[in-house]
Amino acid sequence: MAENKFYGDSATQEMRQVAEDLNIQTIWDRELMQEPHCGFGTLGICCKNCNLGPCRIDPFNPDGPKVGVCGADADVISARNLLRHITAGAGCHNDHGREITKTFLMTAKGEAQGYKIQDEQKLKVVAQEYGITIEGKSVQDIAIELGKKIFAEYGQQEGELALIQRAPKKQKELWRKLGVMPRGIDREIVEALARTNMGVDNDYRSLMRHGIKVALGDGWGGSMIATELSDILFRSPRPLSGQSNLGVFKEDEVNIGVHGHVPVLSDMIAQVASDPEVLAYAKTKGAHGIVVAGICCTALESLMRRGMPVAGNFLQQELAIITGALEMLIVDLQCVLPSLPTIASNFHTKVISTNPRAHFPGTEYIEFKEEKGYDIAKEIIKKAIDNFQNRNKAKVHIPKQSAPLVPGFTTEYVFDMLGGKTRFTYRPLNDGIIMGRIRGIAGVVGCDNPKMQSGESHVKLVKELLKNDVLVVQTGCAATACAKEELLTPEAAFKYAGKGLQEICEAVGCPPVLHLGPCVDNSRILTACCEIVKEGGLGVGLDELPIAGAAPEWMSEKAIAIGWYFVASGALVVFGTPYPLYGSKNLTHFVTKEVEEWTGGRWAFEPDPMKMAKIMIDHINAKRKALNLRPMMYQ
Ligand code: BF8
Repeated sequence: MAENKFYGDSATQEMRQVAEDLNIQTIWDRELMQEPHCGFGTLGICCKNCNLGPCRIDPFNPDGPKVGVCGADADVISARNLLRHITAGAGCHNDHGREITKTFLMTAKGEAQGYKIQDEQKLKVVAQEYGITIEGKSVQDIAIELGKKIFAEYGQQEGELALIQRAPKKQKELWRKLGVMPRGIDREIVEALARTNMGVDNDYRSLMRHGIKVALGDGWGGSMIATELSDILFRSPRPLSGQSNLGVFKEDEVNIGVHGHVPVLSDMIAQVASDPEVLAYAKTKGAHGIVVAGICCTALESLMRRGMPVAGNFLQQELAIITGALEMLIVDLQCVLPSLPTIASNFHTKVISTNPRAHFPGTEYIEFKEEKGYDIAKEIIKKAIDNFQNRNKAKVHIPKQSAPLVPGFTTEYVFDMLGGKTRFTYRPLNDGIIMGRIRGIAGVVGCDNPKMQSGESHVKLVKELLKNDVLVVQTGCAATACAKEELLTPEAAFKYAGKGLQEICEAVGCPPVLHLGPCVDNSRILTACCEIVKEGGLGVGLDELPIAGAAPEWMSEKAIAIGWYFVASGALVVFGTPYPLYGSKNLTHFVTKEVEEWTGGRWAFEPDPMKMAKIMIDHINAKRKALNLRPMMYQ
């Protein structure tokens, strides 16, 4: 294989060569076939919201149309499109949260087979935030009341969300004044769809104001609910050791991939795979054991709580099948490529779809129902075991690469980590920033994208941030990309971090890059920032903190929703490529400049990871200056 022929980690490069040799078309080939991508779409100025069109604004030709048939200009069209992107992304997270709520409520009622409430302490904290009195009530009763209240909050018509009350007073007052405090999660989503219908909201600022509202309902609503209830139901993560990359699959074992997002399925598959009866069954078929490894965010849910290995991030889902060693790939929803059944047709791999919202022609559909969760998971795993004997050994190519990592950090765990057994505090973290050992904190999150560097941008960006004493927190596929390069280990501090950050990591014994979980757990970044503000010494609002966020290789609408809830919460967010926007100068100006006057946060777009790092570091430095913090200790 020619060196650096492909972007990506070395296992990805190796497997892309295997795919090429086998003449199997992958996401990278399809991306090239789409080049150059549609110019109107890229700029966000095509509209197909009604049958007067489809219309497009033509910036390439001076005589071309500057308004659609209805009269909508580039500002209206691009803002409407953007609001719909935010809404679709938020819809995914919110629906995820709703699905967890359903399982949670069924578990509380004793109707979900194999599940139980694992974090009673957190249950009580969250219940009280929802105004539930806990004294004298059983865990089951509290959980039933909480589940019902959360369900009702999804459709709430007036008032404010319960968990957004965690935000600092400054933000809440700002959001109320701006009129962007979400009333109910679904409420804002429906209004977004209504506003973007032809002839409703025709003011780009007004459309964006509602976009902020929808996004806040995601970050401080649906995503936060998903995080909190998953912790209560599946246990709150604590640091543990994990492995990442395709090398986690084994030649002599049954290999099962779980792919998607909602841990209701993946957690049960992981649980059942260790059932002695199931393991004994695998042995009767000639396998030495069972490997359950994940892809995308569902992997990270089970990595954080069970130490389940992560086979790969978004771009590796096809490559996992191309190893020829996968008996089964079980999928639920989100980020699951429609190409998987076609890829699997070259091998013995069975692709099983399980969620009534997400059907994939060419897969076997086994609906996953909590009532029979354990039994269904067992049935699925037995099918995988039966498929072991169909594996064609000549087609097996498992790359060797598998890297260690320490995941499992949460807002709550930071208290323990820094405070030790006797104190419960964020003080050492705030002091580390105030004294200039840590410059600030950066969230590096999001997808990997064949248009960009297939995950490499994350690694370059994170290394540069560490060198400049920026503590990095990660979620999603960005975290997996960096895990594969061993950046999520305590040793990485000595290799890559500046002296100040190194000292902190050494004293605490933590990696310089903290894994907070899947994408819905970006909500942990919000709550951790609230704790930093509460601890004191770094201003009174989230917008004052020396923090920045980036999604260098984003691709999903979910990333747009996440980015917007951080901008709405006062952060700078940098994307590697812009969302469809540049066709409207006014909207571009709004998201990159004007919105800062509204929320304190803003957007920037920069594909080069080194330049991206500079934008983030400059922003962090400016925030430090505004807080009048002392210069960095070692520079
Ligand atoms: O929610 S980082 S490719 S897996 S969208 Fe998808 Fe992007 Fe990965 Fe999870 Ni998030």
